[in-house]
Amino acid sequence: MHKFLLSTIFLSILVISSCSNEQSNVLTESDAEAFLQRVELEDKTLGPIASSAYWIGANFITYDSQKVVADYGKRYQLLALERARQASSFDGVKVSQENRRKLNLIKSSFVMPSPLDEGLAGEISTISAELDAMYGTGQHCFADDDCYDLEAFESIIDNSRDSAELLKAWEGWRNIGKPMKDKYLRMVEIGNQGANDLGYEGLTDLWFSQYDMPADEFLDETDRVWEELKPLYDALHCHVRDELSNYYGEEVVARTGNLPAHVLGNMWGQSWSNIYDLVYTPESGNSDTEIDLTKILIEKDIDEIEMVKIAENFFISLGFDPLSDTFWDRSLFIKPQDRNVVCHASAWDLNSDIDDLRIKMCIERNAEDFSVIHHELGHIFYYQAYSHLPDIFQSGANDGFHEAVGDLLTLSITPDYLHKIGMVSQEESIQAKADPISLLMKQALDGVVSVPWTLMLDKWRAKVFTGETARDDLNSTWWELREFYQGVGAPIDRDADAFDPGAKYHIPGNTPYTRYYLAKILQYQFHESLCNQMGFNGPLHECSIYDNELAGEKLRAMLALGQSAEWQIALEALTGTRRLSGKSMLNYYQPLKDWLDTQNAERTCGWEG
Ligand code: X8Z
Ligand code: ZN
Repeated sequence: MHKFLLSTIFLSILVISSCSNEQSNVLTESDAEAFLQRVELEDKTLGPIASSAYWIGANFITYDSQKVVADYGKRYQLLALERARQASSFDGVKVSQENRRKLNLIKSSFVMPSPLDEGLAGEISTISAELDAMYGTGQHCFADDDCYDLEAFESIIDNSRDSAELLKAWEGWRNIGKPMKDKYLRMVEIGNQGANDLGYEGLTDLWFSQYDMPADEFLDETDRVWEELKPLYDALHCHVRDELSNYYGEEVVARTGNLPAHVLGNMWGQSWSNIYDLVYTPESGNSDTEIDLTKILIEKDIDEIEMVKIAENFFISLGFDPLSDTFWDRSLFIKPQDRNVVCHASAWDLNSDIDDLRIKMCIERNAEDFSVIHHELGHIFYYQAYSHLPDIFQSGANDGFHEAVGDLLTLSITPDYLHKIGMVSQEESIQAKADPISLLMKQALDGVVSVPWTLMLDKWRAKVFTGETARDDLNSTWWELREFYQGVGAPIDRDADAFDPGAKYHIPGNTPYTRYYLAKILQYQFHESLCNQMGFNGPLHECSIYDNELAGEKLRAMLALGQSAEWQIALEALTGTRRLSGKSMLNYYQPLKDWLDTQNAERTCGWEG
């Protein structure tokens, strides 16, 4: 939840009325400055109230809270659109570079705009609140007394090794997508009209024009990096397929073609860490020599709050200020039993002027959520780092940077780091380091696996937004893309009314997903560069930026830029390069790639994508 997106909602009527005067005169730079100042001022008073409405909507999903959310959303649309219109009136006026950037951001920072029309703004906002609530309250019952919500289904998918049980859970959760289809299409229809009115060809053009370069160039960049990384993914896919086939048998996992989506240890097959033990046997032959964070959290009785404190301490070691008391008082850490909440983890900037920053997450005591906590705190400390900037610049250099901060830290959760903070003994950390493939495999099952997934998701949306994919093909196109990019297929034929994309939070939630693709790549660029600057000489997977003054300074300086400069400038400030590159990720995983190539030597790799 980024402050600017929320706070643009309430740019006041004052702005609108004063600008109607301006239109009759010739506009000047000082008119633009006055406009931007008013926006800033009103944003500060109205933004936090809107944020509280959204916070209530996500923490207490009820009929009434959704009504409030839909109403705030509608006003958001209308006011933000009105502001965009006013910002456009300064197109021909000579203004400073900084003000031009602000005006451009006001004109383009939309995700699902409606036309400037009260009825359509109300409709799109109601639909998006409904879709959100459908996901947040989603459950499927096999019988009256046999109901499962997402967390219940996930505990099966993440842990079970019974392919029939896995299939039932996989299919069960996907029932929640079906009723979303028509609402989703209507929303896209209105959104395309809104994007047109803002001067874009449609939603696809709008979404991919937000990266300080033309949309087609940006998309070429993302494809270029995928070409760099694909051989690494292919090698991992090949190895995992063979090992899963050994475990489940060829009738469940064939040795050729796509991997079936239900046996990958994750509801969406987007991270395969939970099947680590099926795909790698430690060099010592003894899994006791490995660091199992889930086991450590339980054995050491580290609870949800302590998990967050450990992550906070990592940021503090890099020179960030400790989290405020209100963070601890107002965040949601544990799934409530008495009400519906959106459990999907998020970080909120309700009012950074008074340090009102929060996370909302249903933490489970396991290694996966330990990483997600770092991810969420990455957002929080980014908010903190740029809180001194004008509101319009209080955002990530691009949305991928915002997602990459916490992920960067997870690469530094090395055996040495875990020893330093007392989570493992020196002997345990030495033993763990003796098997680098084990460490790299664990990371890759999340980091490498997520690359094609995070790329394909918005490829699907792009096709839906442009109309290239028609209503009847929504689900089949989804699976074609998953097969093409990930080599992952549906384990059973999908019903004609299925809408499997709806079973992934970011589709009903309208959260652009290319940001995670960028983050998955950027985090390695940041990591490699910081480790080099620290003078670290060993293998990249052993480097930890924990407690390193220089790394902290470099990182904080980049985050403090917020969105005030092009992302290429922020990237250059930290890494010395202006380009997205897969090279750092390849360097990080080189030992694993060599190992995989040996393992795969006699195997037939690839799939017909
Ligand atoms: O949605 C998230 C974060 C919240 S910004 C938990 N992520 C993506 C996902 O869960 O699908 C992080 C990784 C990708
Ligand atoms: Zn995030």
